[in-house]
Amino acid sequence: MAPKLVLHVLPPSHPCMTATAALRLKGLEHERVELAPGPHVEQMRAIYGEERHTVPGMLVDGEPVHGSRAILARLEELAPEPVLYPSDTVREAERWGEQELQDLGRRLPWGALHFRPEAVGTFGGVGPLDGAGTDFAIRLVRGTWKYHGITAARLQEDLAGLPDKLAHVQKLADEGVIGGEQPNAADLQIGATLRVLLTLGDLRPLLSDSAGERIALKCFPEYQGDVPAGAFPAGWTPTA
Ligand SMILES: N[C@@H](CCC(=O)N[C@@H](CS)C(=O)NCC(=O)O)C(=O)O
Repeated sequence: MAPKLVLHVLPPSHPCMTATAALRLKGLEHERVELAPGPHVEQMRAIYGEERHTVPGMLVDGEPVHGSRAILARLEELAPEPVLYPSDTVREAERWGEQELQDLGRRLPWGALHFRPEAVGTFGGVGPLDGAGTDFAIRLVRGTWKYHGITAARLQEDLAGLPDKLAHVQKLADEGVIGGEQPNAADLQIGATLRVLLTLGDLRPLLSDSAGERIALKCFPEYQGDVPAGAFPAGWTPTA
């Protein structure tokens, strides 16, 4: 009998998109539990352990599996086809995507939203916020800067380092590690972060017509959010 799978997510989270896409690729039925940001901390801790409050988490017949990479590895055991890990190179690219790239999918959008807080609404599908909504968004974004350790200096560094990271993505695609017909674990990990970065008008020119953009849109055609170009301070966004 197939094990009972329960996936715990916060809806806009990109590692959750990775896990969801892997479940879909494998054709595995599962229950999806969408948590609310804030209360999720205690709920995740109660299920996965004190140190494990982040999403995604998955229960396999009640056995906790925590984190996007652990989940994908477990799914590969449960359903070997289609293959998520065709080689060690893909496994290393997946690790790079999670360890070196994934954080930018948090710091750059929240970083940009500091300068355009009314755009927070677009991530919830309600369009730019009015004044009262923007007051709320300003407080929200301030909290995320504190939580994620975002500072203006770090943001400027992240933006300066982005071309090297995108060049690495292009190299992986040129070598055929990612971007093949059948998405693998690295496509899902890297593609999810790039999909989030595509919500930032300042960064879209950097990704335009790249392998990374194609992978992101192929694996994750739908994702809400739009921060118009010109959010980051002048001169901080690298040129394409
Ligand atoms: N590297 C972890 C990161 C998980 C992570 O940080 N998830 C974020 C959402 S994108 C989260 O849970 N944030 C809420 C929190 O930190 O409590 C993974 O891939 O599973």
